[in-house]
Amino acid sequence: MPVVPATMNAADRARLSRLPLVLSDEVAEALAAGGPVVALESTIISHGFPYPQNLHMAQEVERVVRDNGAVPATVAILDGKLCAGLSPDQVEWLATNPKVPKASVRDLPILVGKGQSGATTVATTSIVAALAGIGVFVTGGIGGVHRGAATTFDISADLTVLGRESLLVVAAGAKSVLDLPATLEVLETLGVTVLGYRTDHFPAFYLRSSGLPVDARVESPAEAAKVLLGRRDLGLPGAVLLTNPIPPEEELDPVRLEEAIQSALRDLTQNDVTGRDVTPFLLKRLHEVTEVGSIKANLALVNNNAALGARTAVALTQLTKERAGR
Ligand code: PSU
Ligand code: MN
Repeated sequence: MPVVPATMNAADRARLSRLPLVLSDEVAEALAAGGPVVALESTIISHGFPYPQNLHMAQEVERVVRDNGAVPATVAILDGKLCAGLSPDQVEWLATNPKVPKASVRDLPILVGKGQSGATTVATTSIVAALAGIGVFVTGGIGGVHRGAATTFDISADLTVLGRESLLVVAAGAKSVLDLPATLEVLETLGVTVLGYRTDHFPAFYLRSSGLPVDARVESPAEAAKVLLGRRDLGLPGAVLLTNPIPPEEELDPVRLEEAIQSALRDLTQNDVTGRDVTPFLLKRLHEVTEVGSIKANLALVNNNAALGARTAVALTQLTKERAGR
């Protein structure tokens, strides 16, 4: 059952109670007890990493969330159901079926209406997490404004949804295949709060810094959780984006990385790749051009985000309980 706030009107309550939201027992129990839960996306499994590293990543990230005190809720659309918390078999199915489509916002009604399956992006994972009442979501990097968007209009629906759904999203910033200054401008327009975890700079995924400023720096998970609570107290919809730089020892060489990005972007144009295929194509080419380097870095930053996200979820539940006790 989705979380149905008591203050909601009858029509909205009826709509929510019809939603095909399926929580694993573990996730449902943790949420009912007000315990820490961390949502995880599945497009990163189906389209972000090659097999078998994708399966390894999906299992590892769940383990890191548990090791840091929270319950992992990997999100996917399975046979038209919005699932939060998958069985090991379901995770393996996603990792071994590259034909599972990447599901963005426009696709959700189709998958639900037709009873089909899809892997959730940052946008759709955020929607399902918010419906389930999960406050923290961990990913690798968010989608954003693509280079050349002034003519292609290619701006990820991740940004729109972050402007709308109330949750804290942990990410290593966004890849520099994107136009990062423009991405930050759109986040500002949408009113998304961008925090840096122990940094003043927006991280660029494989690099610790893009050189661009974040809105504020926080030093602890509790500080980040308080910003989300403050946002909710203000009645503002939308997300707090907690950016977490890749561990220093895993950072890639910036010059070789830019060469790889230029090469990937050239291939994109030459192959006439557009629409939903752009991001998976660029990720695949970067993995190929940098050989194993970028996959190893990608794994490291996802795990690093999972640890921070789990600790932030723990802090959020503690703060929420302290407030309720007052
Ligand atoms: N960035 C990454 N790895 C990813 C993605 C983005 O570094 O796997 C995935 C995420 O699921 C993100 C999606 O939500 O790509 C964005 O796709 P698009 O640009 O088509 O909105
Ligand atoms: Mn796009």
